[in-house]
Amino acid sequence: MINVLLVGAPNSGKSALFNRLTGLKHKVANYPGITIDVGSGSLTSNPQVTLWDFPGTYSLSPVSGEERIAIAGLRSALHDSQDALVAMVLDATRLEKGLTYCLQVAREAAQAGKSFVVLLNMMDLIESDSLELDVSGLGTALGVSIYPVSARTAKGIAAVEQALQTGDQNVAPWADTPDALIRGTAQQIGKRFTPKGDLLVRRQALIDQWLLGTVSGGFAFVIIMTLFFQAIFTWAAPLMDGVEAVVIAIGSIMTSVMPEGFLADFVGDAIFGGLGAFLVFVPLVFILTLIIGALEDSGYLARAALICHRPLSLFGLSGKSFVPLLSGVACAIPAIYAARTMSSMQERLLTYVAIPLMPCSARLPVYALLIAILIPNETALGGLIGWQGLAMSAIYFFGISTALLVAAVVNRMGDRDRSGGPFILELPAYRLPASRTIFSAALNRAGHFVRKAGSAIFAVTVVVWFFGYFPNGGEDLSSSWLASIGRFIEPVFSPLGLDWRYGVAIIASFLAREVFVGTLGTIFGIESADADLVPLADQITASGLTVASGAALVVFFTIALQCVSTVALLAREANSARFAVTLMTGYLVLAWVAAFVVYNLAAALLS
Ligand SMILES: Nc1nc2c(ncn2[C@@H]2O[C@H](COP(=O)(O)OP(=O)(O)OP(=O)(O)O)[C@@H](O)[C@H]2O)c(=O)[nH]1
Ligand SMILES: [Mg+2]
Repeated sequence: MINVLLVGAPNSGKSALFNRLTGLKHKVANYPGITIDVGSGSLTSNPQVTLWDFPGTYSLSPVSGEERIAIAGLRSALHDSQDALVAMVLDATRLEKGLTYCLQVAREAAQAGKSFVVLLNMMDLIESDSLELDVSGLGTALGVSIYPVSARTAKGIAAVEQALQTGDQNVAPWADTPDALIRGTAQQIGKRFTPKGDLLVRRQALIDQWLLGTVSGGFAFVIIMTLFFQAIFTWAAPLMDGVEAVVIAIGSIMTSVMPEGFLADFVGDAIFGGLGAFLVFVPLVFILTLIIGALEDSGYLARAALICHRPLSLFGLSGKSFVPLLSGVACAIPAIYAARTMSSMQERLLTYVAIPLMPCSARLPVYALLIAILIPNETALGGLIGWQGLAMSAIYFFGISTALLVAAVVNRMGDRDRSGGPFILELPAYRLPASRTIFSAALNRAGHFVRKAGSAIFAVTVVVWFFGYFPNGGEDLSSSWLASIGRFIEPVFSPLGLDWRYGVAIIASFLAREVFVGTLGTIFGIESADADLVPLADQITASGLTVASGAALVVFFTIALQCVSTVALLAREANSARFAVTLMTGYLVLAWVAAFVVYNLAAALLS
């Protein structure tokens, strides 16, 4: 057994190397502080070797809570485990950044009598920019074995694999060097070996002049974000149409070959009507994750965090909240984890308050369905802007502003003596996004989305279908058991102009928001007398959902906290069940009231 400890500065490519060596899929992104927990896996070519992927740290003196845990973990692994080997990952393009930590850990490892090797990562960039780097000289100066490698192209991986399996590597010669000398030496070595010919650096500085300029930076930010939301809708539309066509085609064939009756009705209404209605929206999640991944990997996200620091501080948040909040656009769960890197507890709690209001991808199917019903599928400016995409941007804008406003209000209510500290963020280099990684991450996410929501939706649609089909065999939905139950809860929703069918779907969506779509699909499936499958949006349009009620639904889903996992995780991470339950109740009440106001306003305006 050999334990390889992969350590190094944030964003140096530890997780990327880890994934290469183990075949696993830890999250990789061009933003410092992505890995927040120590993870492990065994070497693909030799299960006897276990790799440990550590969160990045700049030095042995921790700043954030996560760093403290990482360093404590590293120390105990060094001193307790028998066969530990430290593999220090250095970013060859930013040597100076990692060297102090490198020598500090080398000393610590030497004191524990453990071997130490350096993996000099990102060598592909050194080559593609024709930079000069004296690799063996650097190894000699550090007094350890050094392996040039690229996690991106896999060049040098075989040699690394070989090295990690042979435990008898050098012990670094720094055991007795005092800390001050370590720092001085690291600086000297950094100066001497920094890659020559810094074309790369100058080109990047030029880009930053634009993207971080006061006026041009803000302008670029707005454009990039607008494109982001337009792209989600525009690119996903053909995929969604494709999935819909396939679902309907298969469903029609299936139901037509089955003998008429109970089973055919079940397959048509519950499976293809319910589950199928939800599947249509999966491409949206895929595209969303793809675009966020590309943004992350390009290095722009850190710039965006910097640009947002000042505006966010108006609401009591800061640039540190930016990435947790943006992750919330995909899903609240990783967003809550991402907030762990924030050092101030108060700011972290405020971020938790805002996260559930971020328009997460579980809401996407609901919005997309309602937009398809309410907004004509037309374009303006010669096809440049689609009204449906614009409506989606508006809903997202509404969700995000509500999140910020609520944070500001909560911030005002609390005491304002906060010690958030200055906002320091290392700006990663601009890079071409790694298409392979972000594609597989997006596929993973979409798969996860289908599995998680799919099983909930399947269970709910079966139950809903059962109660909606009986006791009269689907002949008359309005006299089914489901309708009786629905009429009982109807008074809660009729002030929003919604009848019992929507009430049932909303109640069901407390399991997972996406269930809303599946449930409506099933209900309308039972209701429609003809055997042909029809897209759900068309059925709802035909049933006469008013614009005012549609708007009320959008507002309700934007604000309501209908996600059991989020509430549970919030209770754990904030260490307070009261906090989580208060948040949930508060957002429910607020959601209903806001929906009520919007419904009445819209009804008055449109009448
Ligand atoms: N060009 C190039 N990019 C790389 C290489 N290795 C990693 N990257 C990119 O560098 C960025 C950071 O990689 P990660 O593996 O997330 O870095 P990390 O060290 O785990 O970072 P933290 O978890 O934040 O400490 C990502 O955008 C990777 O795609 C490489 O060899 N070449
Ligand atoms: Mg990592």
